[in-house]
Amino acid sequence: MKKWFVGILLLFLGIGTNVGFVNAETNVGDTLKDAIALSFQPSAQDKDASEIDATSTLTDQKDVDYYSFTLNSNGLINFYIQQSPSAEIGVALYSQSGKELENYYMVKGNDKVILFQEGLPKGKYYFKVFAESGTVQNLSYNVQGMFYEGDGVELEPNNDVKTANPIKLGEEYVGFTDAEKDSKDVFRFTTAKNGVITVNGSHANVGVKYELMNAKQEVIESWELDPGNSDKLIVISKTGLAAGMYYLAVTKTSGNTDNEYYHFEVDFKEINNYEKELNDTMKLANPINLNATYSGILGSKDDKEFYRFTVAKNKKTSIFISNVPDTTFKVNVLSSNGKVVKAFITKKGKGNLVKLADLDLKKGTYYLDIEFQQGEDQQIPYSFAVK
Ligand SMILES: [Ca+2]
Ligand SMILES: [Ca+2]
Ligand SMILES: [Ca+2]
Ligand SMILES: [Ca+2]
Repeated sequence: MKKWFVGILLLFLGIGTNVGFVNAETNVGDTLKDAIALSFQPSAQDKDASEIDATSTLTDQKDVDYYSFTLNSNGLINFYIQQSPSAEIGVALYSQSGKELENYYMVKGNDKVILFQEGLPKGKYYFKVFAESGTVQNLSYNVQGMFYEGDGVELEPNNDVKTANPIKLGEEYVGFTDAEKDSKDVFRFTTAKNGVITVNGSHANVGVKYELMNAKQEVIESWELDPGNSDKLIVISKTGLAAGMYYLAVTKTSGNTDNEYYHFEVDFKEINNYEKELNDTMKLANPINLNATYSGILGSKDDKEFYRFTVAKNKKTSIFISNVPDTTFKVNVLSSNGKVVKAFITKKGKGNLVKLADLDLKKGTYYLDIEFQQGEDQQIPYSFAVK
């Protein structure tokens, strides 16, 4: 996938000048049924790509030309178009059943430009060349499709959990923001062990939101990124999770352009004695053992952390928690019916585990509730122990 990515960038930079027109061919099919089949050839511009080339003329503004092509594997296709100085010409892409997947046209001009990019599962597709507006009289056009084979790209439609694209942990993927408002790109992954998931994502030319959801589609983390020029991968969130299936959804939040490129990678590290989100209520509390140290991450100021422990006989119990550099926590010890037995506020420190309190607890079940109090409130790691 990384190779494609470089390939895409090179193309962005490398194509901008005129590519000469080839002489008009004879009639190109005016309907999907009469589409002319194009076959992929090795690309002269990029050894990692193969390409199709559609060169002909539109006789008048009503004329449309249909083509078909077949992909033998999943991958990414980039459509380029030679701008016309007199008309706005474009390309609509269709699935084998004739469903429109994309439809873009280009302003008048003289350059060869990228029209759109799309991840596609292997199969047969159609596209149509059309003139949106302008003066069209035997107007020459040149459309090129460059295909990069591989599984590291989203495959539309992937707008809900039912059509979510399966992704592998530790591998990078490319996606493109959807055109319809609130339409999502949904990906799913499975962890075989308890541990910590790191979501790495990039900015896009539009604002994007990354949401981590559990199998019940409950949102565990939600992070919005402003539009940005850099597409460097950054750590979006780290989250302790039980083994299971999860979804990552990416949605456009702002900006007027569609189909904007982003990329992401979900990493996993097996860690024991770590929080398992969601744990934001007594009911969802993570069970813990006495005399063991646990760690977690306060995702945001709204994150709540409930842990449940049992005291086998009346005993003096001590609560230890890390004092972290820029954040104080509110810590409640609750009885089994949710009554606050004792409430504390932590101090700032160097991250070391310190004794918060000694409590005389009667035999029974108790809850520890750790919440944000003051200071930095994003992705704050902490540790604690009940002894
Ligand atoms: Ca998409
Ligand atoms: Ca989508
Ligand atoms: Ca947490
Ligand atoms: Ca939580």
